[in-house]
Amino acid sequence: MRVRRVIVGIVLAVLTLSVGQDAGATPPKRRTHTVVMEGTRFQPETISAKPGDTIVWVNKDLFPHSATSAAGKFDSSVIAVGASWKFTAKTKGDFDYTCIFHPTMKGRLRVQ
Ligand SMILES: [Cu+2]
Repeated sequence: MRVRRVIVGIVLAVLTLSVGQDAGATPPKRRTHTVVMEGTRFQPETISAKPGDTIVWVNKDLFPHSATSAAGKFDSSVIAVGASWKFTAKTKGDFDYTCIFHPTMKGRLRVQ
């Protein structure tokens, strides 16, 4: 009986320790933002994100598009009809981007 009590005590101590560690090491919340490509437009045109956030471009149009940073910070290359492409923002800044097939399509990714 004494052995069992010791074991229960150890298990409780380990559980308490691990709960305490989890509470202290909460990682920053990472969000996912979606930009829909439809009607030869990026919707929304401007998206605000934080470093570590992921942006997903979803092509709901009837022809291929791309999300291509004017400054060369990111480039999806071709996003086929019905396909999507993900990018994780790392550095802060305003990044203008366009579609290589439709230069009138303009978007801005703000990482703050
Ligand atoms: Cu396009």
